Amino acid sequence: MYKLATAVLCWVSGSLVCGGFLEYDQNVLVPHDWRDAGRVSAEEELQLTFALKQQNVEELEDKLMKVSDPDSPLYGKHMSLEEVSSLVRPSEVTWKVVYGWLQSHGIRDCDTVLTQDFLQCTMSAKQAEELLPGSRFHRYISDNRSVLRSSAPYSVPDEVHLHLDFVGGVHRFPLKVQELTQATPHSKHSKAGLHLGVTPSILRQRYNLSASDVGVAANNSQAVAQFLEQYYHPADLTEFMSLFGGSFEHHSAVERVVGTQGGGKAGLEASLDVEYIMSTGANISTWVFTNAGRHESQEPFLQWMLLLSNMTALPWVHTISYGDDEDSLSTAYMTRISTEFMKAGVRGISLLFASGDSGAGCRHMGKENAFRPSFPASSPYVTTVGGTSFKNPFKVTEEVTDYISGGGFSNVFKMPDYQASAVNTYLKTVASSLPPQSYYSTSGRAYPDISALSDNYWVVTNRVPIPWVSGTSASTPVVGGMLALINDQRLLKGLPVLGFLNPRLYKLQGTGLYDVTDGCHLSCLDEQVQGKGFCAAPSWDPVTGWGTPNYPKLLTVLLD
Ligand SMILES: *[C@@H]1O[C@H](CO)[C@@H](O)[C@H](O)[C@H]1NC(C)=O
Ligand SMILES: *[C@@H]1O[C@H](CO)[C@@H](O)[C@H](O)[C@H]1NC(C)=O
Ligand SMILES: *[C@@H]1O[C@H](CO)[C@@H](O)[C@H](O)[C@H]1NC(C)=O
Ligand SMILES: *[C@@H]1O[C@H](CO)[C@@H](O)[C@H](O)[C@H]1NC(C)=O
Ligand SMILES: CC(=O)N[C@H]1CO[C@H](CO)[C@@H](O)[C@@H]1O
Repeated sequence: MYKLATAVLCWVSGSLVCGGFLEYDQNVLVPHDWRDAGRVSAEEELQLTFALKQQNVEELEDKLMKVSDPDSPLYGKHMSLEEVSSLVRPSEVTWKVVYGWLQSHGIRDCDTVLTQDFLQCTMSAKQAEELLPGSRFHRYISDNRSVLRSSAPYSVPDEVHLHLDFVGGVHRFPLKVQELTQATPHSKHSKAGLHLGVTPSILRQRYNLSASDVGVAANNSQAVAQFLEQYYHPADLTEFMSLFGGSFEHHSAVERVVGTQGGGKAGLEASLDVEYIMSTGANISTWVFTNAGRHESQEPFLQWMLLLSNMTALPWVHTISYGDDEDSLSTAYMTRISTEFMKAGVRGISLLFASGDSGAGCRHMGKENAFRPSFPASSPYVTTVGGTSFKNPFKVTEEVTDYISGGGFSNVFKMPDYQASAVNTYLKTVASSLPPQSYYSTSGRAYPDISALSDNYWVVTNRVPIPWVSGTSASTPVVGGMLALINDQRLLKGLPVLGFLNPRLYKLQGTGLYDVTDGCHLSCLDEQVQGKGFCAAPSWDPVTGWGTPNYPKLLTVLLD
């Protein structure tokens, strides 16, 4: 059901002639679960998002590293959105050129964000196709959901090429959920009935959260972001807390929903995120960002990124359980989205992404296979969360690798300095048992950074308690809630929030975390690696990162 790859257009004359193609390496294949419902009519309304070239991106990165490095005099000196805006906003020339180009096509209905580095414009399909030569907009349908996307790569005229990073709303289909799985008892654990499921009280016991470890600070908050047509139901949260809540103080409702929270059935992912961030980050005000923007031509994840650049007051911690294969996205897009992560980090916002549920992943390339890193998990400017299971599934014990835990090395992003020593130590220590080097690039950003239990969660969805829910979608809000609790204690002491955690996390060298040293994760089922990716080891590893939080100890070392 795949379309022919048309991105190879770039190579037509024997060399790279991508002059007009901002995203020459973007996968334009239609995912198999979307059906082409035909070309849209000329008058059909589209909304495209133009990512304008920013200024001072290197300086932004330098600032981010300084405000996030506990040994820097600038540690914790976060910037306001206005300050970020004056640093990165596009030059006047960029604005003039891009605006002039749009106006010359009769496109005037445009909106921007506070940082002025995105323009979102409404136009007809005819105008869009004339503006972006090569594009041909179709309607695609999947599961009662419809989007407008181009079936072929777009180009832009030479004079605007230098002033844009990419155009959103043309290619990328809505992100897929990091396959949250619901095992049937027989498939995974034979003595199902006796198995210990993960609940708030089990998590709080394992991670040493006492009943008094709850949020107290007045202006603290945390958030989860959703990008599917998924809703959580307030009644589910109430039932969940009464079934599994135990004895800690917690909120009974979400504080704020940003976006449209419809009335449909609750989604498993949405219920899980809300129920678990509110269990570790107990008594902390919680926001839900849900499928921001509902125009059929929008990219939901990109809409969320725009929102972050358009809101001055945001929660300090965000957890996001979505991701896509790096190889399906253009380098221009991933690079720009990573810059957006820097913009958030420099403001003191912690972004946590699930590491994925396919271990090292597998990409089939002709006769060869390779591991398949996932983005945004592979961005150097976010904290990526892997997954673990209890060693003895019938008791609260030490943790081992959950074989699904996403991890590995980016093929796009270079290894950041903050992790070089930890990763190189791992590579040296386990050198003799590493998978063949042709499967991954050891010079890339390695992930995950941290982890938590990801196996056998209880979730209440549509008023029904559901067991056996697994995935790094579960571990991510659990870690997020604990970081929000640490922020809470920092705020009470008058300290700045943690912000982008990685530089500080890697300096801790595992202090305050339970090291996970057992087990390997999944990868290609071929003769060379036989389904085995990387293996956990003492200290940092690309399966469970530094390990899982021992809350009181982690709090102690992060409280100055
Ligand atoms: C950004 O916020 C302003 C003010 O609330 C609003 O008018 C504008 O539409 C927003 N921009 C986008 C792209 O949504
Ligand atoms: C989704 O379902 C509703 C009601 O069943 C229907 O009105 C709507 O057209 C459907 N949308 C798509 C894109 O199929
Ligand atoms: C955490 O819990 C474990 C197991 O209950 C216990 O041994 C330990 O003393 C607790 N506290 C800390 C700070 O590790
Ligand atoms: C819960 O949070 C509120 C502030 O939002 C605080 O006043 C209250 O004391 C907290 N509850 C507990 C048990 O700490
Ligand atoms: C994220 C959040 O809740 N921020 C609030 C902090 O307090 C200020 C002033 O009281 C509010 O305006 C923010 O919305």
